[in-house]
Amino acid sequence: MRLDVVTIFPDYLEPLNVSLVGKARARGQLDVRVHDLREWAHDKHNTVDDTPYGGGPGMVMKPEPWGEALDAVIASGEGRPTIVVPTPSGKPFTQALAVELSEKPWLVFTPARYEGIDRRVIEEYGDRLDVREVSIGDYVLAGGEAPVLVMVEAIARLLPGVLGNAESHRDDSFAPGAMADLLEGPVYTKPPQWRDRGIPDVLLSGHHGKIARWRRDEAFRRTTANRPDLIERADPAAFDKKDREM
Ligand code: 6GU
Repeated sequence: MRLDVVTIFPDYLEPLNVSLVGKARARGQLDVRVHDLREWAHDKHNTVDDTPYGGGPGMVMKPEPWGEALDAVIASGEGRPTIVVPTPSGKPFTQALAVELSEKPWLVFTPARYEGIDRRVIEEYGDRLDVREVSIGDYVLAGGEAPVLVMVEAIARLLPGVLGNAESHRDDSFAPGAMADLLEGPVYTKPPQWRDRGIPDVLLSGHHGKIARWRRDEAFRRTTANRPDLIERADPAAFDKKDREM
């Protein structure tokens, strides 16, 4: 997969050199290219923002540098990328959207600072390409760079061969399947006693059926406590009598 990021803070994307994403790049599974938007600003101060039409606080990113940058990035590759525009006004970034984007050959991210990008840029590329305005949650950040890091990590770990073993995402919270709609429960490792705290006996029982049932109950308990909205929304067929008694 190819990923391009156009930003006025290329340094903010340095974490893409580290850990899972950095290793995927080193292995050639991901081709990541970070571009400085100011390369496409032509005045003396490399201006990329201006005051909003209609008045109001803050600044708006000018269309010309974004248009030149996107034209150059698009022309540098084969075919048409999917453009991902991070904005608190976008559709929610979910695991389902991460899966959908992980199946695309080429993504271009356009993190903005200030009050956002002149609307005409989104319209212009929306007429020709698949453009997704995406939010990572109901809070406001100063710019879209941190959301790009979040989205790229969620997408990269879904690419074939990026995680150690393909089973690693089977039980993810929000992954489709038997534990669909439930958060993951608690986990334990050695030592078996730590500061007078043991681990649940069932995990030492070797009884795989009982362990699976315990994990499911714990997942249900946690989801009820932390995300009652997920229980409300779930298919009632996903729950059994024991769930309903909890
Ligand atoms: Cl994608 N951008 C900004 N600036 N704030 C956000 C966001 C994105 N998602 C949630 N808050």
